[in-house]
Formats: sequence, C-alpha cells, structure tokens
Amino acid sequence: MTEHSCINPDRDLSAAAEDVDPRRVAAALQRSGCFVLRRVLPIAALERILERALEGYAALEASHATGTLTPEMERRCYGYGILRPFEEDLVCSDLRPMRDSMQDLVRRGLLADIVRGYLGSDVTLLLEACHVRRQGPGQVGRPVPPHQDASVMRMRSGRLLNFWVPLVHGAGREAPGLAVYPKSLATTIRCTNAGTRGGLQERMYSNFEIDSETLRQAVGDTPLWTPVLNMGDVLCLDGWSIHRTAFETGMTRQRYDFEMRFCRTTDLQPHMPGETRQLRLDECAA
Ligand SMILES: O=C(O)CCC(=O)C(=O)O
Repeated sequence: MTEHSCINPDRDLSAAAEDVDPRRVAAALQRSGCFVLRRVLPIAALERILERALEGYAALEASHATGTLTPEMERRCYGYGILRPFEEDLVCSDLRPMRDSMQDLVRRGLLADIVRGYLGSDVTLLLEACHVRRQGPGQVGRPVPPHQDASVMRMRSGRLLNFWVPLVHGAGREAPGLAVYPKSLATTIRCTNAGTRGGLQERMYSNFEIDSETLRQAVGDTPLWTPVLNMGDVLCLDGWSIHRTAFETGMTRQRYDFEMRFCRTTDLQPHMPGETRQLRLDECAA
C-alpha cells in the first residue's frame, strides 16, 4: 500500500474548527504536512483586512502606473502581488494596524493551541514571510511554482508553520487557491537546492522553485490536493510540505489571502532573511 492510498484529504485533513482537537492537527501536519480548519476565524475581522488590502492594491496599481514605485517596491510588492503590513502602516477601518489584527487572529483560541502544540511556546514570527497576497486572472507575476516554505526561508532544519488565510470565498475553485502534496514529513525530501537546475534560473521564484525531476522524486505518486478554501478557513502547512498556487486558466476571480509564518525560536538561523519578532501567544489585544 502506498503512503497516501488510505488518505482521503477532504475527509481526513479538513474539519470544522469546533470538531478539532489541536493534537489532531499536529498529528496531521506530521503525517501529511497540512490540515484545513473550516470556519475558524471571524468574518468581520477578515473583511476589515480585505477592505484595507483592496485600498492598498489600488494605491500600488496607481503608483505602478505613474512610475513612482521604487525598484524595490516594484519587485517585492507589485511584481509578486504582495502587500507588506509588517513594513508599511496599513490602518484598517477600526483604526488598528493590519499587522496587529493579523497577529491577533493567529495567536488566540484554537490557532494558538495549534502553534503551541506544534512549535511550543517560544515562537518567532518570520516577518519577511508574513504578508498579504493576491493571485488571479490578469496578475503580472505567474502562479507560485512548487516549493517548500522552509527552503524559501533558507532553513536547513527545524520546523516552520504557515497559516494561509483566504480573504475570499472559493479559493481553489473560481479563484486561485493553494495545492499541496499531502505527504509524511518523515519521507519528504528537503529540497534545499531547489531552483538551481535547467532553465529555472531566469524565472520569477527561481530561488526556490522545485524542478519537475526533483518534484517527482520528492512526492512519488502522491496526488496533488486542492482544497476549496473560503473566508474563515485556515490552511495549516508545515514548512517542508511541497505546495504551489492552484491556478487554472478557467478561473474568473482574483484571490486575496494573508500568510503568517512562524518557527521555534530555537530553530532561527543567522542566514535566514528578514526581520523576526517573538509571537506572544498569551497576549491578546482587545
Ligand atoms: O498564494 C499563493 O498562490 C502561493 C503562496 C504560497 O505558496 C505559500 O504560501 O507558500
């Protein structure tokens, strides 16, 4: 029997938040690298983030059109479709900085229990990889190719957790979603030399893209899973799980999401990019 033959991801790797014990998520992350929590986050808070994100993207488009973005902003934000609330002050309609709202959403309740259960209580946010993203028809960049987040963050070992939070309904169906190979971390290859082969060097994301031959070796016959994600859901992803944008040409809507990535503080390594900040799991703003 192959590793995945008894796993039905929609049944085994996805559950309504009220039915989930954090230990089940930790076990699923170990066994399959991913788990989808349904209806775990409050819609009103997500809508405030989306509203401010849409204004941010409108401003980004306008600055791009008038040629007033710095080359750095052009590449890091416009090119990749990313807003960086931890670097820029994006204040939401409740007058709170978007970064504070994003942090509060992931450090309370079930999500905090999952972080604690999977990483312990000394946890660090990887700010370079905590951001808002858009993907969709008409986007300038291309869908993100297969990769491992840990390799993007130049980790060679250790544990990274990504909470991928859709800000729209139907991500993976009408709008781009995220597709993942549900695979045991015990047998997952760490593709730390990704992107160094063949013609990948010239392309966007070439610093971490996993080429097709390495991908085949890494995932074997594990089928790709594209969960349909709605506002309120959270996809929990281990940093070594291999995933990519789920994009089909027939998709009609733009997708917005935000991503929060953390690791155990003891797993931080000096060569990892960007700033870091302790995530205080017990501290919740009003
Ligand atoms: O949002 C996407 O399309 C890709 C993002 C991604 O791969 C990630 O969160 O690591």
